[in-house]
Amino acid sequence: MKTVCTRLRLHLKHRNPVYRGIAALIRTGRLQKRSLNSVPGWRNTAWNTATLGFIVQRTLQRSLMMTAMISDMYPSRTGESATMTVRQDPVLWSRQAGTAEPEGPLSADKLDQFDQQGFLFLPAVFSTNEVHELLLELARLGEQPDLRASPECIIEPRSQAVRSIFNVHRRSQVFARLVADARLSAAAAQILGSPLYVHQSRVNFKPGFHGEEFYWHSDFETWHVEDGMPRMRAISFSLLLTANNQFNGPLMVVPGSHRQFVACVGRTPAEHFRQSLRKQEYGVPDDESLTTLITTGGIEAPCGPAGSLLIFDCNLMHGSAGNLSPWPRSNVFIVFNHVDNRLVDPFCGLPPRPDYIATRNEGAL
Ligand code: 6CS
Ligand code: FE
Repeated sequence: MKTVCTRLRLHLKHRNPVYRGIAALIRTGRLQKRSLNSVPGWRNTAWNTATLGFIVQRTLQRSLMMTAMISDMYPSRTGESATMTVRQDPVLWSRQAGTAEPEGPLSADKLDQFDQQGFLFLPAVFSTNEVHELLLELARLGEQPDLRASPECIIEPRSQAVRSIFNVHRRSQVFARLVADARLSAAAAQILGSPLYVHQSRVNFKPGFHGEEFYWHSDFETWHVEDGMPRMRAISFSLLLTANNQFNGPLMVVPGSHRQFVACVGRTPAEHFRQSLRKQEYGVPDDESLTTLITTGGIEAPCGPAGSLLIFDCNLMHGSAGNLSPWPRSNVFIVFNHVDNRLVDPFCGLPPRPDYIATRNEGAL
């Protein structure tokens, strides 16, 4: 009886694309060799390559990684025209048939609301003292001499003001504690199921007068195309570190837009992140799709005191205007992703973005 490896080599000789794909998955550590043994007929030498290839493909298609390799469920930046298609994934992953209502900080009503609207705004979840501690920590990070020169620090396109600092949960113990806080992590698990890991963390400063806009976008569109996030099974938490009001550029969301996927026009340029994190030009929705989404769902700009929490689905259409007021609008963003939805090769075909923007080796919480 042939071993998995010998059999694989045999099929590779026939240049069967399915086997070449499987070999690549094994090489990059994304598929365990032993999982091939669960494929019926794997060891049946009577079958020819084509038949076996078909069976292996059909069986492994059920596994997420294989699905991602074979088909892109949300193609974007591939064609000349923009399209809007219905989301193919659940929003409340934890509420699948036959499973118990997930317990945690969010009530069943809140979960329903999240399901329908794609976001939740929870005022004053963190106390003034807790926010103060986070702001002190930010000031400490801001004083680190190497910070401005680091690629994790993003500078505004027109002024020299700091726009964002990425990777704060790995830079600082205080932010590491924040990502594990049950008000975030347990709420995320109520929506996505568990185990989860942190896909991205960052602070957006949006300083008074100099903080610039974030144009309308779906985070998932970028994470899918540029990072290889296969499915819509991630969620963002924005903790307000300063009060957000109508003047300092609060986040605007389009309720219900998380149920449509807007495929964008244009091909992703190499190293797009160097530009996009300052001002995004690819992965931007077209006017017609945006108009449809906003005509249907409207726009909301949840405002509230420091310590409030905005929770939003990875595919919710959102953006924010520049800060014309003297008051900074500083928020910390933490993104959780389910371990079954770990990143594969980016769907744009380019090398992945750096780990400080999209983690690939982060342990589960
Ligand atoms: O490119 C990204 O991953 C980031 N950019 C934006 C505008 N929002 C989400 C994410 O943090
Ligand atoms: Fe965003």
